[in-house]
Amino acid sequence: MLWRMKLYNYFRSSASFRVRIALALKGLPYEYVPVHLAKGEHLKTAYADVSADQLVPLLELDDGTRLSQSMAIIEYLDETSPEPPLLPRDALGRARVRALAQSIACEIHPINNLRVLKYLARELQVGEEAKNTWYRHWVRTGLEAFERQLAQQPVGRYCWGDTPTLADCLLVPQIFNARRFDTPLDGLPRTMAAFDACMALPAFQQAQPSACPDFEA
Ligand SMILES: N[C@@H](CCC(=O)N[C@@H](CS)C(=O)NCC(=O)O)C(=O)O
Repeated sequence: MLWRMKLYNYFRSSASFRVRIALALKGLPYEYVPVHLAKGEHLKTAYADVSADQLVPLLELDDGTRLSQSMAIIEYLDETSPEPPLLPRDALGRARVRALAQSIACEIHPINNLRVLKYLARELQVGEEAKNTWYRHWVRTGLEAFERQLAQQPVGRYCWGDTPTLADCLLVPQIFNARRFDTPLDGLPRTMAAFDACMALPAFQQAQPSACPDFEA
């Protein structure tokens, strides 16, 4: 049987978007397998049989091996398809890029994930406006910390240097999500300059939600 990589994902999922960017930057073909999060498809048996954590993204390799967690997937892709590199060659650069990426993946994203927002609304009876205030507060707080990190580093076109890295793969989807919830993005000059530079690249355009086969306006 002829295998090819499959990406289980959802157009609006920022963690999925990270992996789509990495695949596009590396020019790797894959089959897009939509998992409709808003309809709860990730919690149904069909997907639970595939994904242990019932989250997207999940990358199924040519031989059927399944990988979860977007940053682990991106680092796997970077090691197995090294060009263009998404991590710097030097250890200090890699630590800086991973720190930026983790600022988003570990400090911002988990407390604003779909299941967390649903828990606030359903179990804790938090109203729509208060829920959105929660979201905007933590995204804004996290992006201000991200901006301070960038301000301590040499100026580059992207988050780190003049080529896109893992940090940019994380930043761009987070900005898309921030905009969806009307989070103020003023006063973040380095962050937004990196975002704009990324969005000028075809790979980021191709990976964005509106370019996905399961996109819904
Ligand atoms: N740390 C994980 C996060 C994965 C994740 O939380 N994905 C979200 C979509 S962005 C999801 O599947 N959410 C389902 C839910 O919250 O019920 C990663 O980086 O892959």
